[in-house]
Amino acid sequence: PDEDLAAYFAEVVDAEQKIEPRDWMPDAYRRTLIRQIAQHAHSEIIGMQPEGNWISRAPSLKRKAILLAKVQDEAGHGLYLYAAAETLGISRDELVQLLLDGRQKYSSIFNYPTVSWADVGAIGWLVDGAAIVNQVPLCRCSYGPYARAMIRVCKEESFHQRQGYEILHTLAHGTPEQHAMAQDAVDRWWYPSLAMFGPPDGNSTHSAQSMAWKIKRFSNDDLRQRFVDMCVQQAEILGVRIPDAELRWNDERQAYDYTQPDYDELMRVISGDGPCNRERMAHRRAAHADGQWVREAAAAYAAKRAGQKET
Ligand code: FAQ
Repeated sequence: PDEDLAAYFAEVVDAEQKIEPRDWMPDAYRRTLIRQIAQHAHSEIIGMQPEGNWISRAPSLKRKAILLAKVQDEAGHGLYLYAAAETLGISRDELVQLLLDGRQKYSSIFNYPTVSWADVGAIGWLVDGAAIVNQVPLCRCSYGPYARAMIRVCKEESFHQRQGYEILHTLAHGTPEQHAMAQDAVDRWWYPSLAMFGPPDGNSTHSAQSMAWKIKRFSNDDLRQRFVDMCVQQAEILGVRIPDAELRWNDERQAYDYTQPDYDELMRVISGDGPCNRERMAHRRAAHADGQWVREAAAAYAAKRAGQKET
């Protein structure tokens, strides 16, 4: 009976064990996971665009090869995450369609432009850094396929974060002009990176339930704080300034006080009105349409192979 299944689900979650695709789960748990994993997958795919913008203009062959590998990793993460979402009973085609129809979201951060090479460094340091802080706890998520996907994704994100950090370090220790480029990039990416963690806890509609289900392990504000505390020391070593005059150590809280990002701006960007939303979606739609012949050819080939096996 249903009560037994629900009790078993609760027991598994409470015991820190994993829910697997064939286990019974509440419909709302399934829906929340599909929403979050799909949004995560779409973010990886759309997230290829801001940095992809600099592949052809990277300052050396070595930088170009590294950036190319990073952007390819993001495609891999997207596919990996779509596969994790598919274990919940929705197809990748459907998920892609939901993104293209604007019915599923992707991360706000990828709606900001990359105007200089230093932005590639700032994305690696701050955006990948925020992604790691957010995603390491997801390795302990109660849903097995998502938790396992996160282990590999986090390992690769750590490499991404280091490459960005190294780009910024090189620029910040270069000529005055290069230092200014690094600082300008940090000035523009700091607050959008803080906003990646989502609305403040009081306005986070899903947090309480997702934490009870052990999908999320920490609240949006707790992770944001952890990120700020981590960045302060790194900024010192980098030789860049975090653009926040209110940033200071609070002995009582054993954490840094800091200025919150503009959450009205976050809501505008999420609802489609950021600096690059239209461009990002137009590019994604065009790329999807351009890939139509590949999907058709792959399907025809698979059908032919299936026919050959039967005879
Ligand atoms: N952008 O109730 P909550 C990467 C939405 S990293 C857009 O707090 P939740 C790596 C939220 O969906 C980026 N929407 O929601 C990379 C909800 O809307 P809904 C991707 C946002 O789910 C680096 C509403 O606001 N990472 O890709 C954002 O409990 C460099 C209420 O919010 C992930 O997706 C936002 N920033 O917590 C790639 C990580 N924040 O659905 C390339 C997994 C909130 O009710 C280059 N996701 N919303 O209409 C999560 O951890 C969570 O989903 C949160 C949001 C923390 C993002």
